[in-house]
Amino acid sequence: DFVINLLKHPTFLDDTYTTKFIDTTPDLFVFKKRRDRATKILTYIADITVNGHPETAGRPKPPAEARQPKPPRLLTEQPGTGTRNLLEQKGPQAVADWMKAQKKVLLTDTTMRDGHQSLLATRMRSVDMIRVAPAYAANLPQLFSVECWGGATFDVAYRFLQECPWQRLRDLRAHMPNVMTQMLLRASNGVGYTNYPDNVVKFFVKQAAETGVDVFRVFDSLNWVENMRVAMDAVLEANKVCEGTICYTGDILDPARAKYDLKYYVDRAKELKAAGAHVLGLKDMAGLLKPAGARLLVKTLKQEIGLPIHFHTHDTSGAGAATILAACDAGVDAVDAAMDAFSGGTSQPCLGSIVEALRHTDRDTGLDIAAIRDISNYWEAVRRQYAAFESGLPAPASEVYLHEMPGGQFTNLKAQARSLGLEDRWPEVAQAYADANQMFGDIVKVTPSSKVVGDMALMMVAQGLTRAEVEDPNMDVAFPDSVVDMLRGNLGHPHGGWPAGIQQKVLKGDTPLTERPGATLPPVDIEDTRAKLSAELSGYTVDDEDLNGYLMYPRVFLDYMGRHRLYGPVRALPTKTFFYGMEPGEEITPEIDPGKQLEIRLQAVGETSEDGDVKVFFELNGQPRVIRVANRA
Ligand code: BTN
Ligand code: 3PY
Ligand code: ZN
Repeated sequence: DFVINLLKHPTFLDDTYTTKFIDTTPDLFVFKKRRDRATKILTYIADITVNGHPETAGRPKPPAEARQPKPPRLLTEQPGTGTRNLLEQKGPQAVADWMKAQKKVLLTDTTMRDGHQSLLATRMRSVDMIRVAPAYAANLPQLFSVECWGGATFDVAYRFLQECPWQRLRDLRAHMPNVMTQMLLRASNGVGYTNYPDNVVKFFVKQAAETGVDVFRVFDSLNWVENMRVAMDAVLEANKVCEGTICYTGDILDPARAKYDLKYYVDRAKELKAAGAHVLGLKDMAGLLKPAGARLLVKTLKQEIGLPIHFHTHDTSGAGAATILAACDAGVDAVDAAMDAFSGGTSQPCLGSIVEALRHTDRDTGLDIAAIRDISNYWEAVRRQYAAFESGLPAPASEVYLHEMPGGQFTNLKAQARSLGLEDRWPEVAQAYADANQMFGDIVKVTPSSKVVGDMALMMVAQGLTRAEVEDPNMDVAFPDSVVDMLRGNLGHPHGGWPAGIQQKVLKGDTPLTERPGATLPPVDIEDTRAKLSAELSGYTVDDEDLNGYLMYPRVFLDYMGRHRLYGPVRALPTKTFFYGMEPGEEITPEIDPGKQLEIRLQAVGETSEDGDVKVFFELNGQPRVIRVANRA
């Protein structure tokens, strides 16, 4: 077998690679016959062992003494009753009623979604989640929900982790049958960065509900409820919990930020209730809500709306726990936190500490702190495996009140700044981000609107442009595509509209959309798309999950499928192997199907031959196997 390292092939790196590429580039693909999955996995391991993984090259390595993550012992064989049982038996309205009847604060664990999205660039792999899911089911069934899907995890799974996000969801659901799973859905933007046709949004929600999502946190990046109805209706239709969510920005206590005052939030909340939300989500994606603000906001929303309130924040400022506790005092029903090892900084505040802070008060969560510690110890070992993706804050940053960046964007934008050679100038990027926000009229900044503000800020710093220069009608500025798209109305309509001056300058005379984008986007012909995709994949049977992946991210999905054909079910590999390959003498036993384990031992790595190949010697289920890979390291 002769294999070129596809990950480092120049065509792959410049992102023009598709499955077609394999078909039209036969020299890449000279397998004599269709290779079995074990051979594919060995090929992947050989390749990474010889050439390294492009994403971890030059990045910090896990410490040599890092222990392998070992899931905690299960405290019971039969998982206790949890919120999922209630949802299954009595439906979503009963869940909402039950929430309101609880004296205790309910907790959502965000470790498997926002936690790693905000600390590790969303790189956590499914195996690390699935292995601990039974411990959640058995040891912590009193959690309100486990946020484990949606947001950035969907495309990162296909794009960088070479795994199917649907399979992750299916497996988590199976291993955690009693606790509600929760996802983050960007309303009409699905789990993408732009508006999708209405029928694509509906198809996606239906599939997510079928595969295993119980609670849908639905938000719009401009808080435009009009643009949330399609997604919310689809959740209601699926009989799942619809958490209609307002994003928090500004400072309700600051008279200078009157655009987002208490009335603004009460008005949005009333719209969400009228749109059918079971639960009111309050999403403080940047961690801007301060304790006194939380007290006022939660108390008012509780009184005026009557829906249970679920509060989400980030600990970027270091004051996140204080805000959560203030919200608890004011009667919030549920709050988000991350397991200790995945908490703090740009992630959520620490779950165990919130539980302890509320202990012996009238809002005691009743959660078992020993069970939390056990699970967090597991997560601590998991986190170490991802040292290459740590890029977060070494300390709390009150700077967040200046730039208002969402926790999930912060590390990303820093990485983007680094790649543009602007890392030393981070304070300028932070200021430009704040300036760009004001230039756009002081908008809600959350995916995807936050990305647009980030693109604008990076451009301003890279080109040395001030806000005044960008706005100057007589100065020529080439705006980023995302800015043009947003000001054209393709992400919807912000509160108060776009400032006329900058909109005219960016659109150069084009007329912006005033309706919601979904009203004019033509529906996709789903069956025709399925047939064409199947043909593109040489007759592969495209199921609804695959089709949904393709509809959200056509190129990303095709690239994933192309690599899948080369490398097989690499999702089953331990994380260390996936990112670093194997060492001679090492043995692993990945489970490629339920009950089907491979025994893989790396015997030796040969010398590089004259033609640049390396032979990698394995034992597969006791039988010797040799894989040849090109040495491109
Ligand atoms: C092949 O190896 O030739 C094709 C197998 C493809 C399996 C697909 S990949 C997308 C989908 N998600 C999964 O987890 N499995 C299927
Ligand atoms: C996402 O949309 O991924 C977010 O986390 C927004 O906060
Ligand atoms: Zn968040």
